[in-house]
Amino acid sequence: MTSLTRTPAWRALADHRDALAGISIRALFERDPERAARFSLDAAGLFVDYSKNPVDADTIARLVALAREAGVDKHRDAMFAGERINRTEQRAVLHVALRDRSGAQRIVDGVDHVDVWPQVAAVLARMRTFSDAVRSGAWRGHTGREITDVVNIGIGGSDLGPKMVCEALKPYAHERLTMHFVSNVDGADIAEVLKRANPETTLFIVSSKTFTTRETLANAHTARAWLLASGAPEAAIAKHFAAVSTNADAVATFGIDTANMFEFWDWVGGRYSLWSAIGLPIAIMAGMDAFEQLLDGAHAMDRHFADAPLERNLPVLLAMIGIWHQNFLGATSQLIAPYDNYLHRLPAYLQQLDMESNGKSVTLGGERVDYATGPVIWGEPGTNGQHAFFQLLHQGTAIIPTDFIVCMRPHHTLDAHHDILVANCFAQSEALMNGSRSVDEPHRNFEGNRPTNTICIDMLDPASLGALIALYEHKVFVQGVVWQINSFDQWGVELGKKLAVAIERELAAPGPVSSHDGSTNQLINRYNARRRAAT
Ligand code: G6Q
Repeated sequence: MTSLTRTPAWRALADHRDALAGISIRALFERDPERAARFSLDAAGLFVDYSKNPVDADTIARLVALAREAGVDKHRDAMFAGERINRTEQRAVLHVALRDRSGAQRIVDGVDHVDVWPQVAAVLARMRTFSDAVRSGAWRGHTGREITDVVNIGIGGSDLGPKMVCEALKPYAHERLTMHFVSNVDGADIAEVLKRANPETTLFIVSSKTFTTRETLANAHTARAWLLASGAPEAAIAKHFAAVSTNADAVATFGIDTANMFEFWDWVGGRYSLWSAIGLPIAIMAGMDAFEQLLDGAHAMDRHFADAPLERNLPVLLAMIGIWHQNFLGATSQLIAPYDNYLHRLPAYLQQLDMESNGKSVTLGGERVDYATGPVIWGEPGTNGQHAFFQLLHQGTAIIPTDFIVCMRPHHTLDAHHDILVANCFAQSEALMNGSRSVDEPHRNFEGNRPTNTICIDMLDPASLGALIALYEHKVFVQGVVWQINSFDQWGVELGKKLAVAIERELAAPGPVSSHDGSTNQLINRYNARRRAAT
């Protein structure tokens, strides 16, 4: 395979970068009075203004040519068709099928040619029954009391998505129910939740695709022991534990009644799983109707991604502009700045989505890449970020492309607050682009020409949230295709897990440990000595 950097489309972009160098974004606005409208797009209820980037019509045409040359449309169609595009794990990637409630047939390619929709519909129906029962109070704890607290125990893809969505949809929350998310194996995480919870009215959802994850099982065992230590009989586990998993045997071995198990499938990747039964906490908190609206919003973005021409295709445009920054203009990170407090977990969620998907340095063909791949994703909600790290955006040496996300209408009635919030959001992208010259006082000089996108949501409801998440999912997908990497595996997390198992055994060792490098031996031995001294 020709190296990406030697393809005609890549070279055309490199030449174009040189031609465009020295022309500021502000100058591009002066050249084209229609620029704002020309470089904006509406899709699936979202409006995205990408005009404050150092691109002109020619840049976009060349970026789209690169996407086309990379086969983005072909790969996208293969994903929607259920082909096993996750080649290093031989799996289909069909999270889009989870939100296609039209019931269109989706076949996982392979020996079985199974239409997945009937299975998806059956699990959705069970989620509705269960979440309705918990919300209405029909589902009761072992002493007959209604559930008041729901604790999701899961990590990574089995935590970040449902947690982010539950935070984002708080205005839709059931009044009686408090949601908790325990992910960390640090005992402090679960201890803080259990300290305040009542065993009679707490429901645990153990969410784990594999049901073998060390952190999740440790937390689930602690939760079970806590319930039993309160005097509840073994039979109470069925009233207080549900599971979401692909592994029915392990769920049964743990002691959870498989009647309380919600299934999903190996063609749903962990970080793409909030649309599956992993979204059960969302359905319980906001109701199954809201969960289905979330699916519908994502499906609307899927349709846009599948059908719109690449030139007017939002995930494709955001992906290719990201590639422009990353590969041609030297950016290495991407800031996510939601000007909406309900979206405060979105940056953390997108960190996993993007960095676990595209943090790769070997192509699908097994060759080391000679170009940059996934950026570092980071962020905080506005306006908090302004009073912290925005200094670096305005006057630092690094160029940090930023996505601003803002809602036109808030869920509260504090209109004055919302005007201040929105004014700050718009002011930041304006300031980042235009800068402000100060010849006499260089410390007050703002160079400007900092690139931003602004994503406008009418109101943060389940459907628009679904569309927003799907937008980023597909953006990440497109970038992975262009970079010729597999966005759907995560081998990079395995090595540390394996070593931790070995070290865990050594933490019980009676004498000094010497099997590692000097630093690791020293740390283990220091810990062991201090632990022993403390007991
Ligand atoms: C996501 C990853 C990873 C995974 C967690 C939890 O894409 O695969 O974050 O979700 O390691 O795994 P389990 O759901 O199997 O416990």
